Amino acid sequence: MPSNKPKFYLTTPVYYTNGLPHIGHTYSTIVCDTIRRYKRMRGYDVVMTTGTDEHGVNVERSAKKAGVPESEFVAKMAAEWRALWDELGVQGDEFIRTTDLKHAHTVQWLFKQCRDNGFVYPGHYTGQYCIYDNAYVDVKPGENCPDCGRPTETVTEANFYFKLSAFQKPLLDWYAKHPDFIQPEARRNEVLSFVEGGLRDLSITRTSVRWGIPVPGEEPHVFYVWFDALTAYLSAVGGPQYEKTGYWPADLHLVGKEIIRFHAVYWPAFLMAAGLPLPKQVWAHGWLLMDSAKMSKSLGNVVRPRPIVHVLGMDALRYYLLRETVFGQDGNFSYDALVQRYNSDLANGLGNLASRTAAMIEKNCGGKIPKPAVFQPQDTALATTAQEVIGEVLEQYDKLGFSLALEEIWSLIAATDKYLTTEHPWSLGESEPDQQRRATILWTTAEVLRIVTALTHPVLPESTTKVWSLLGQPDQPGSFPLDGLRWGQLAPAKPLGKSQALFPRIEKAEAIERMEAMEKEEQKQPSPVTATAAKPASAPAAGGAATAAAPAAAEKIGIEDFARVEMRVGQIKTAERIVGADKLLKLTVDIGTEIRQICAGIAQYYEPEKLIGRKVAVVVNLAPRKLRGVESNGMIIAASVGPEGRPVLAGFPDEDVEIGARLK
Ligand code: ME8
Repeated sequence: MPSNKPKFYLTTPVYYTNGLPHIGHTYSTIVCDTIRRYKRMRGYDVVMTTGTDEHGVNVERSAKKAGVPESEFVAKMAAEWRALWDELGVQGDEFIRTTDLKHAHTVQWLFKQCRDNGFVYPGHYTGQYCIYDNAYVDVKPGENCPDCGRPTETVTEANFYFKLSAFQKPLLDWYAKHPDFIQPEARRNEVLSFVEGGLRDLSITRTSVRWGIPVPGEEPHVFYVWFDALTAYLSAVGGPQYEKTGYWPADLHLVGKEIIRFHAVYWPAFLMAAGLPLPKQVWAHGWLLMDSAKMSKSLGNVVRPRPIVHVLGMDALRYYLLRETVFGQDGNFSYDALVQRYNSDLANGLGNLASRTAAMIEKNCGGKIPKPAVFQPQDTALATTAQEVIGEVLEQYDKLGFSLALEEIWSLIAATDKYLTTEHPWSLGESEPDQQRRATILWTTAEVLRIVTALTHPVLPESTTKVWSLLGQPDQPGSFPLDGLRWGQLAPAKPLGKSQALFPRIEKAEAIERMEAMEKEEQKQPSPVTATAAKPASAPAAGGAATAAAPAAAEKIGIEDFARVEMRVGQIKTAERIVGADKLLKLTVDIGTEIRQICAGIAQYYEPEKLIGRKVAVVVNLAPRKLRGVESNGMIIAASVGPEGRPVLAGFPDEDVEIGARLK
C-alpha cells in the first residue's frame, strides 16, 4: 500500500572503509537516527541512508597491506560498520555500498546525463593530491596537505573534467533563493564566499586509480571519489528510477563540517548539470575533539563506541553526544564528563524519577495508575510547565537543537523532583482526603513521566521503551504520534508493567577504568581484515582497469582483461640518463602512430647509446605518470632476472617486425 504520509529522506555521509568507526562517525549516525525516529513520531514516512565509501587509492593500499583483494577487504569492513550500527540501535533503512552494482549504474547514468548536457570534457591534470582526503590540494610539490597535514603526491593523469565553472551563478542564485539550503549560518557564509571567489573545473575521473567504477567506453578511466561517493545518496533511493520511489530529492544531508564544500557546491552542481532535483538542505555539524584536536584515525586520538556501550549502555552514549555539544559547534569528548552526565542526568534524573514513581504507585495504588481527584494550583502549574515544554522541545528538535531540547526536558524532570519534595506524597496518611491527594500527586508525576518518555524517545530509544511499558502504555513509544502529545492523556486504572533496570548508578573512577581498559583492548585487536586474510593479493595488471565487480586480483583473468592491455612494437629513437636518478633512462620511442617519451629503470644495465634503434615491446595505454619529475607515457617490457631483478629487455631477434605492430 503506498503511504500517503509526507516523505522525509535523510542521509549520513558514506564512510570510508579503510578504517573502523570511532565516536566521530557515531555522532553523525546517531544524530541522523534521532532525526529519523523523531520524524516518524511526527507522522513522516522516513527513509534514512547510511553506508560505506569503498573506492580509491586508500582502499587499494589498505587492501594490499592486508594482503587481500580490494573486494574482500571492503566487504569485511562494510560488514563491521553495519554490525556496529546495529549494536547502537541505529535504524538505517538503506545501507548503500559504493561497490553495489546499483550504485555503479547510477554513477554511470549521472555521468552520461552531465556529458550529454555538455558539462563534461576530456583533459589532463597535474596537481598535488592528498590520498588521505581524496582531494587535490592547492599546494606546491613537496608540501603537505593543508587540511590534514600529511604528505601530498604529484599526480598527472588524463581525465574528464566537469564544468564546475559554469555553475557559479546558478549556485549563487540557488543559495539566494533557498536561504536554508546550507546550515548553520557560519557554513553558509563560508560556502558563499568560496563560490563567489570563482569556481575551477573539476576533474571527475582518474586513470591512475584501478579500484573504482569504470567510465563506460572510456577505460581505464574510473570515477573520482566524490563524483562516485556523493551519488550514493541517489543510488540508495532508486537511482535513475528515483521518481518511482518518491524519496528524491533528499530533505537533509547531514555531514561533518570538513566536507561541506563537496556537498553544498559539487553535489548540487552535478545534479543541476544532469537536470535533477537538488536536495533541500545540507547541515554541517562540528567536530568531536579529543584534547582539543579533531578526533581522527590519522591522529590516533580516537575513542571507539563499543566500550562505552558495554559499560554505560547505548542510550548513555547517545544522550551524552546530543546533550553535551551544541549541534553545529565543536565539542570536546571526555570520559569524565560522560560518566558525570550518566550519573547526574540519567541515573539520578530520569532513572530515579521513573523508579520512585513506579514504587510509590506500586505501594499505594495497587500497582495501577491512580485516578486524580481535585487538582491544586501546584499541580496545574506543573501541567502548564509540561505543556509548554512539549511545544518548546518540538520546536528545538525541528531546528536540530538537541541539546536545548534535552535541557528543556531535564528542567521538567527537575521541576517534578521539586514538586515531589514539596508535596511529599509519602508522608500523607490513609484518610480519604489524603489518599485522594496522594492519587492526584502520583497521577501528575506519572503523567510528566509519560510526556518525558515520549519526548526523549528519539534520543533514548532503549530506556524509554522500558519506561513506556512500565507505565502500562500500549505499543512502543516510537509509534506514539508526537503531534497529538498533550497533558492529561494518561488513563487511570491501567496496571503498571514490569519494572526493569534503567540506569544503575556507577562509580566514576571504576567506569572510566573499565572503558579505558576495553578501549586499549580494542586498539590492540588486529583489523577484521588482516585477522582472517588468507590469500595474498597479486600485483595489478599493468594498465588494466579494475571494475567494481572485477574478480579478485589473485584470481585468473579472462582474455578480455588481457585484451585491455595494449602492447606494441616500438623503436628507441633517443636515450639519455636523468640527472639525480641513477636507475632511470629517459627514452623517446616510436610506436608507429607517434613518438612517446618513456622512462625505464634500466640505466644500471644498458648503455644509452647502444639502445638507439633497438626494437622493444611497449605498453602504450598506460596512464602517464611522473618518475623523478619526468613524464613517462608508457612502459617498456623487460624480464626481471635473478635475485636483484636485473632487467632484460624483451625483443624480436628472429625477424624484423614492423614498428607499431600489436602484441597479442
Ligand atoms: O569523508 N567529529 O568519510 P569519512 C564529528 N567518505 N564527526 C566526525 C568526526 C569527528 N571527529 N570524524 C568523522 C568521508 N566524523 C567521505 C564522505 S559522503 C558522500 C563521502 C564524521 O569516513 C563526520 O560526519 O572520513 C564526517 O563528515 C564524516 O564522519 C567523515 O567520514
